[in-house]
Amino acid sequence: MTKSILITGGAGFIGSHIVRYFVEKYPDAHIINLDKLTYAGNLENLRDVENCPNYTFIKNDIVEEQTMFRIFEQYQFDYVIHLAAESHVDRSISNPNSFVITNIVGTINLLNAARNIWKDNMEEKRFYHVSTDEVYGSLGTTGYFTEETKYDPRSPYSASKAGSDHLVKAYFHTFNMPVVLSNCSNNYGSYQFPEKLIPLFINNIRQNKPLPVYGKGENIRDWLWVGDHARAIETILLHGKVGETYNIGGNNEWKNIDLIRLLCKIMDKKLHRPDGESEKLITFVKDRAGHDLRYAIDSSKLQNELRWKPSLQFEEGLEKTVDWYLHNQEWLDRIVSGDYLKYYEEQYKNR
Ligand code: NAD
Ligand code: TDX
Repeated sequence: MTKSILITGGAGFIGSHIVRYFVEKYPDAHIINLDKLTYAGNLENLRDVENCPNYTFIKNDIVEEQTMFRIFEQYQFDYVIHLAAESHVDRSISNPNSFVITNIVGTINLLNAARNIWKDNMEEKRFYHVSTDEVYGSLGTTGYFTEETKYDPRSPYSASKAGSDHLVKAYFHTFNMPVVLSNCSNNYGSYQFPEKLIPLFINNIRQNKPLPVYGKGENIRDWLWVGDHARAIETILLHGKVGETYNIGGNNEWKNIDLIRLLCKIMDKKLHRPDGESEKLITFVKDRAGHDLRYAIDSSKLQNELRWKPSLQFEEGLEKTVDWYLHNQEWLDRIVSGDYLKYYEEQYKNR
């Protein structure tokens, strides 16, 4: 493949996995990672590919319309894989406006910039919007989200992602933009910012800090290994039907408290602590406002039509994930102490 591919948000958790995957698998493609480097963006996540000849990093904010237009004109992207977003539900409760600005205004800027360079020559182009299952709202104890489930977002984060999904679909219907979308369940794996449940709790256990379980820990999430998400995105980008949405999920539902107990058990083993030691850190705290009860994805469209399926069993994936964080404690320490910002300035000031 010899395409020019823009990946937005490539310095974040999922984005860094997608960038690495494409840089390594498609040496003849040019992969351009554009990221604002918010608190969640970390160039250290891409150390292993940063000198590859087919990789370019651009620091920019997708909200800056004029610069985005100029960058699209300069690089003439064939494909856009759009992941840049404010992504943490708790932050969307304390500061909703930044979610509207980046997730909605940022997305329409990218759509306009792509339309401006693709004009009527859209045949071989793709605009891929990476979205979340949270746009569908909250399930009761039964049922699954399908691609036909009505949107019912309930947090400022999911409302902003729903807004951006609608804009992407509107550009398909109104302007024939060659879009594809996917709505994925909770991801886990290496390089996830330690504000999200799994890396936060791994960090707290290693530091003997309390594990703040919201409510009674009865909420259910459907967990997918981030490497399987990367393969799904590749499959949909290359083989998905224009204008279509694909749900991505691991068929892997866990009640929070059960997942946390499993994580504690793995951590006891890895840290050579007596059985049950880490569980003592569990602390039930006030519930998240508007906390969605259950997410569960039906990904049969992707599995049947495009032949994707998840590769990693959760217990194995969780243990590999714990091993990664314990082998990369300096990465965690730099983030938790806030020193990582100073660290990249020093590392990257002469680039
Ligand atoms: P993340 O917070 O780890 O990374 C987001 C990245 O976007 C960061 O590198 C950040 O610097 C960048 N960014 C933020 N605002 C920007 C702006 N205005 N301009 C340019 N760059 C900006 O997020 P993540 O968990 O990797 O999620 C990536 C995408 O996948 C998001 O769109 C999210 O909605 C979606 N998603 C995430 C999950 C999940 O479980 N994490 C599941 C489904 C979908
Ligand atoms: O300290 C915590 N205690 C706790 O009980 C945290 C951070 C979370 N939780 C609960 C809330 C959720 O039920 O754990 C569950 C998972 O929480 P998060 O890791 O914050 O993920 P979630 O809110 O489910 O959203 C994630 O999945 C979908 C991502 O952050 C989104 O970007 C993605 O779209």
